Amino acid sequence: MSTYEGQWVAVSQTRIAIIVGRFNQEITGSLLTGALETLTRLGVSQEAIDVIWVPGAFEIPGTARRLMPRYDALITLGAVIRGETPHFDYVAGAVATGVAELARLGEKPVIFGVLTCNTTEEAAARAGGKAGNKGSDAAITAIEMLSLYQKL
Ligand code: INI
Repeated sequence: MSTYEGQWVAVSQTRIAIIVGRFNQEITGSLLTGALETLTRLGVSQEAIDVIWVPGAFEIPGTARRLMPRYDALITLGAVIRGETPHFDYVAGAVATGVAELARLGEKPVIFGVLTCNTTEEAAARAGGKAGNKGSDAAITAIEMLSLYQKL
């Protein structure tokens, strides 16, 4: 029996794109800070990372698709927060489906770090508050999946 598992150690010569939505920027900026701090802690150099800002979460999948050939891993960050209309459901559904479509191609790690929350408080708790930082979690997942894909 063989067992494969990725490690939380950066592989050299890899390029990582972080695609981040500007909508709810006070939240997404904190997700980005968490992701960058964690990538640095795991040994990724600043030169290996590009940050691409898009207007909102809806723009993330198309941008990720466009960038995919040029990077070894993509981290998507956004914050979709429920409002009074069904708009939330369309934006959250579209970004989740779009990112999942790219991820399931299995070509490169495509990491879903988009918060979908009922309130700003819920989102803040997950962007460096008491529930951690999902941007940081997304960065760890990217490194683990890069390492795993190299082995498979
Ligand atoms: N975009 C977000 O990233 N988060 C939201 O909560 C949000 N809401 O609630 O409207 C949002 N809307 C903008 C959307 O992502 C697109 O930028 C816009 O529809 C233009 O395509």
